[in-house]
Amino acid sequence: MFETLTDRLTKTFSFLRDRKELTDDNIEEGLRAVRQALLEADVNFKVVKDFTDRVKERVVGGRRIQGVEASQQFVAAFHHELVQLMGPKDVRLEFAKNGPTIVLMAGLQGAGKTTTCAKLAKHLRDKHGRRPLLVAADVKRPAAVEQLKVLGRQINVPVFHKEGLAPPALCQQGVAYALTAGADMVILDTAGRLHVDQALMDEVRDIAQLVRPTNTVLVLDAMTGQDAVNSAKAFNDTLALTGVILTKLDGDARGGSAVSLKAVTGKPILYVGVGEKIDDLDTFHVERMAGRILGMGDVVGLVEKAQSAISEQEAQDSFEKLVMGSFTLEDMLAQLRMVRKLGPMKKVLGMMPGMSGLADSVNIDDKQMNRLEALFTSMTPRELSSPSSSTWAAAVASRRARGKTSPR
Ligand SMILES: Nc1nc2c(ncn2[C@@H]2O[C@H](COP(=O)(O)OP(=O)(O)O)[C@@H](O)[C@H]2O)c(=O)[nH]1
Ligand SMILES: [Mg+2]
Repeated sequence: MFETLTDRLTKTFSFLRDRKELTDDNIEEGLRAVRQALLEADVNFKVVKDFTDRVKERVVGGRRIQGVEASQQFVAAFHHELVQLMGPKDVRLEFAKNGPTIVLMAGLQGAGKTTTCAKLAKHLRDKHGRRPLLVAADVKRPAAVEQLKVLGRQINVPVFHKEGLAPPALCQQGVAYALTAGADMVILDTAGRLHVDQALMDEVRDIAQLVRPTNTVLVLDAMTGQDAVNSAKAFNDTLALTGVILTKLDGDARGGSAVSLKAVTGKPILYVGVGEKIDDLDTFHVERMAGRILGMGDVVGLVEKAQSAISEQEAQDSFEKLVMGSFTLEDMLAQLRMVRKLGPMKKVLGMMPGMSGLADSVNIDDKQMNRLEALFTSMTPRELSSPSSSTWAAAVASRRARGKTSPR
């Protein structure tokens, strides 16, 4: 996520760190590098200009704070303005006070609507205690209905569909069904087109007029850069958008759409999609996102991820063992598994402060981690519980000789 942009910015800031003081000249030089980095990340030209002007104003106009390095003041100014630009406040989905909360999902074909509907349903159920119903209202592609049904089964969320109905009527019946089925959240998966066109806009507008959704959410593919921002403008003209879910930020997205979306459309990012799996949906936090873009890591996000994957008791247990000197290979295997629950190592590293560059430059092969785990798993309980280097070496050698690193 944002690797190239973050890398460029980190270099710019370290260049400034080498300067003892900020002068007009090196401020200009820093700003020029920042401007270049943003443009390369496909941030809208006008947004870049306004943004760097404001950073400059803050840096030049800001009072020098004793004991704070000049370069850090530059970074702070940048961070502050980035938060203003992408936020400044976090915006969340609205929940209806009476009746079910309806979320209408719109977007171009391939943006990730159907996948995101399922991710959102699971998120709202697991994190907000909601009882969601998914409605398959993309009748343009027969496979789309099946796709949603498969996802629904996978996460154990009901999917409503009825053959032969036009999408608006289908959505309306879906909402009615939710009431009888005891669902308090209805997520409508609609059809997309390859490009913004009148037929697409008419269809989503008709649905919106009939079901009066609590939230209308636009799903946008971050990889399409400024095109994403432009299509957001078009959708925003037709629909009263609550906000946007930006998908595929895990890809080699240069990040420009995340940076300029709010400034260009006035609409906030609600969530970001960070992978193809159902759990790869993150709530958007503007402060944290700004931190990540600046290569300052996302410690809060990492801790939250860790908290949901690792129980406090598990952590406490291994800490005590470590202190008592009774930490065994078996414990290490448990630790390894815990860390791996957080996701691919590259992703975990990228969230740690100062590590985003490292995550990019070192080649972390999750397969090797698999092998290490398999090696541990193949050991006998006795080998695992006596962590002396000789048992360890002997065990590894014997596994190598047997060529066996598969689970016992
Ligand atoms: N890497 C990645 N792929 C995604 C993400 N969201 C969706 N996709 C993929 O994008 C493709 C299109 O998704 P789909 O939900 O069918 O798009 P729709 O046409 O808008 O309904 C699928 O292969 C998804 O797995 C994401 O956040 N990251
Ligand atoms: Mg779809």
